[in-house]
Amino acid sequence: MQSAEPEVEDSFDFLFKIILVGDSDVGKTCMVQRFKSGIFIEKQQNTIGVDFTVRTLDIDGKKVKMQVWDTAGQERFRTITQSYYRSAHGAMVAYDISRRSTFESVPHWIREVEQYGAASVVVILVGNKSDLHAQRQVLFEDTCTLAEKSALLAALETSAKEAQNIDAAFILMARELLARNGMTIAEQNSHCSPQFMLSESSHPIQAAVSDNKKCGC
Ligand SMILES: Nc1nc2c(ncn2[C@@H]2O[C@H](COP(=O)(O)OP(=O)(O)O)[C@@H](O)[C@H]2O)c(=O)[nH]1
Ligand SMILES: [Mg+2]
Repeated sequence: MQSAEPEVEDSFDFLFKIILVGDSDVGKTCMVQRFKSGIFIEKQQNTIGVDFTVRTLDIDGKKVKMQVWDTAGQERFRTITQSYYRSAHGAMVAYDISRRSTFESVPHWIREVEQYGAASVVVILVGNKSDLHAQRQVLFEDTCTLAEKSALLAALETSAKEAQNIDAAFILMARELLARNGMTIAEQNSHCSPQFMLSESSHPIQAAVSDNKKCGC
């Protein structure tokens, strides 16, 4: 999945490594694909070998290179190599809103990130397949509760299929990482998206909403 075409211009101001974790088939590879290319491919090949995708975002005039690492199918056996976590600046813990068991695995993945990742790693909880309304098995309210309890940055629901909140999730991550790197970030409207919950204890970028926590539950 590594980008074959060269980036038009390879200069950047910031480079962040983001990892995706979560049970198999929750849509991690589709999320990365959507983020990278803006497309949805129904049948993703099992990722072979550890691989990453890059996309450079422009955030307040800064070129922020997001290096997104997808698992290589090891998540099927919950045996992701420890080096995968090392040096990640951000982690997205993903589950499938239509499969409760994948939500029940979330604490396991959070523990992995905490155990093997850097102490400063920024974690976002992502409920994917939000387009599957009729099959919903996880209330967003439960997601918010878990995210708060685990002191994560944010919880949100996405659909790689319908391009819902995918870019928003990565942009949210990028903005938080910029803030932690001392950048002053302008307020961003997508924080008001109904499927967003942000931690109050978080960074200046959340200051605008901190007195009125946004939670779409
Ligand atoms: N309805 C729906 N299906 C999705 C979505 N994202 C992924 N899928 C499907 O879920 C399955 C697993 O996706 P994949 O990206 O391979 O999951 P991974 O194992 O977590 O990498 C595939 O059949 C995808 O077509 C989504 O947002 N909505
Ligand atoms: Mg995959």
